[in-house]
Amino acid sequence: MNPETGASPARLFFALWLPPEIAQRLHRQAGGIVGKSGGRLMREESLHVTLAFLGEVPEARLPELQAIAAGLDLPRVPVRLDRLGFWKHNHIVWAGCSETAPELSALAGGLQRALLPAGFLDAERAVTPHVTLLRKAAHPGELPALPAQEWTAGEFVLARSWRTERGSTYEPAARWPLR
Ligand code: 3AM
Repeated sequence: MNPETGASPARLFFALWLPPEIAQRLHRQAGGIVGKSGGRLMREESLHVTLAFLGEVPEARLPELQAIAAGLDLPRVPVRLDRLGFWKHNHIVWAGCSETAPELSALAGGLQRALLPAGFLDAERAVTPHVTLLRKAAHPGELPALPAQEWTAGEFVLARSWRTERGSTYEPAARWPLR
């Protein structure tokens, strides 16, 4: 329990954080959808593409986890978000890719495989790259077109997810370069 926020223990995940100007555009676009779908708008500064979800990691194992991340030699990846969508099963509105760049799948795979031997993950999982924009949303009907948002990710992030009474909040905890 975090004594300041009353949040339960942090859960960890690796992600690509969005460049601020792209986060701003997506957040603004999501703001135009929430009137139709309801739900909870993700904070602009927390928008990200998850690469690997670890769950709760004991504080004592953080140095080992950070050493694995620091030892990786993974290439920079192009990201192109060009569509909005809604998933019924988890009630999220997201921005994603019409075609997933092989480099992005390779990054998630490389990272996940590095985490397996030390038991930080129990299995490699295929990633459908997306940015969650709204949670607990109802079907929004037809979604607007998303002008393609492109950048080359030059770093990856270890992030914490805190569960609070107002839902989860996310914050980057450490960053490493992609080369
Ligand atoms: O970044 P998004 O929103 O796609 O859904 C959770 C969130 O994904 C996902 O990890 C990200 C940070 O919380 N997540 C949460 N619990 C998970 C689980 N048990 C999970 N992903 C896989 N398995």
